[in-house]
Amino acid sequence: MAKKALLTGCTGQDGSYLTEFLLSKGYEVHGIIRRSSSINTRRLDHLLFDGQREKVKRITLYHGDMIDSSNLNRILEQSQPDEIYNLAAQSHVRVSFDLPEYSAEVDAVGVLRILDAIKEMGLKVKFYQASTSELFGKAIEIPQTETTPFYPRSPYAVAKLFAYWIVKNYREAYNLFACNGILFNHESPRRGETFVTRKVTRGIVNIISKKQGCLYLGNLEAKRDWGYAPEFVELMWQMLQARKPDDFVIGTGESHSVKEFVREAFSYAGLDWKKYVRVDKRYLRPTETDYLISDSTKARKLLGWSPKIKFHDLIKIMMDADMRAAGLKPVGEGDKILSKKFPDRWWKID
Ligand code: NAP
Ligand code: F7E
Repeated sequence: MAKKALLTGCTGQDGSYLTEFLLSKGYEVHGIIRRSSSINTRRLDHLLFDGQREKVKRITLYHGDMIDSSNLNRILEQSQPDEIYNLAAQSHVRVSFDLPEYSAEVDAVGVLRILDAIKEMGLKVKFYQASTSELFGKAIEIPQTETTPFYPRSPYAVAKLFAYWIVKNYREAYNLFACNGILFNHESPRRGETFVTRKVTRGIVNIISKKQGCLYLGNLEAKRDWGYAPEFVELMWQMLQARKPDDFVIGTGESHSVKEFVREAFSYAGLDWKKYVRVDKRYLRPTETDYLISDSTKARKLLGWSPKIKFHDLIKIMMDADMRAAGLKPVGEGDKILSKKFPDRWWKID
């Protein structure tokens, strides 16, 4: 019998890749989507409408929300999953300063709602929690590992801190198989358009297409450890296949500033960034996470983690995809990297 996975946040960047990955592994995928006034399954459309009836039949979608306990209970009851991947979140750090209470409801209490339902129903299920490098915030140690103390710097990060600890607590108190994946930033052509990497790659393409004159950004000095999302979702699955539940830091081990990302992306398109980028105070955050860099030694040793895509390749992959999406001819280096490094790719190239 096919294994069953329940995904919250299946319409997001990671959720869409994970759905694709689990289908390629033969899983039945049960996904929770939010009701919205316009269709929000665009990242899944290539799976839902690709004509492969066999795959489409293995996807079941439910309307749901992380703030509705009875709805979550009902979906758990109906789907009876072997594995749950909790990816749903109000995931934008800047927005969490404007919506602190909502971010806490979804990103913190939402996790408790699912864990408590698992416990109360006595389900034998493995649980993955989308934890984050934002827990390290004003980083006390460089690089950051599983033992680095946390110092969250936003309502988003504080909510995710509650989630991290409630996962650990339910694991210890009720013997649940529950893992925290402390993932550093991971990006792709499916990244939401308001996160900085995608804002930059789309902005450049809009500038070339004369739809936008310049690009307004916030803090250019912040440094992030940016990886490639498809590689990261495979690790989520691997954590749940391990013999015992544990928490892992996952990142590339390289850190670069937003300014470096901007400079390199513009240069890939043959443009000088200084002519087009303006700093706008609106995009600054009341408190910032300045410098993140991972040390994933534990994941390398126990899960065999070895990322193939790092900063320079990532920019080329994202730029090529956005150029193609805008009807421009891609430079092509990103496409070559994908063909060379991932001959047995399970995801669709955007
Ligand atoms: P994303 O693209 O923003 O996707 C978030 C998903 O959560 C979407 O499917 C969204 O639905 C759904 N969602 C939001 N609020 C919800 C609610 N109240 N009830 C049910 N679903 C809700 O995020 P992502 O980049 O894929 O990240 C996946 C998870 O990993 C998130 O929990 C994020 O916080 C965490 N994370 C991300 C990174 C990263 O670098 N990407 C790193 C570490 C941790 P709609 O499509 O309808 O908006
Ligand atoms: O910002 C700076 C900004 O919004 C990165 C989420 O997936 O990763 C993500 O959170 C940096 C920050 O991602 C703009 O101030 C400058 O220093 O792309 P971001 P994030 O805040 O790192 C973590 C791991 C998560 O868990 C989150 O869910 O870029 N920056 N100018 C800007 N950021 C944005 N968004 N927009 C700008 O104009």
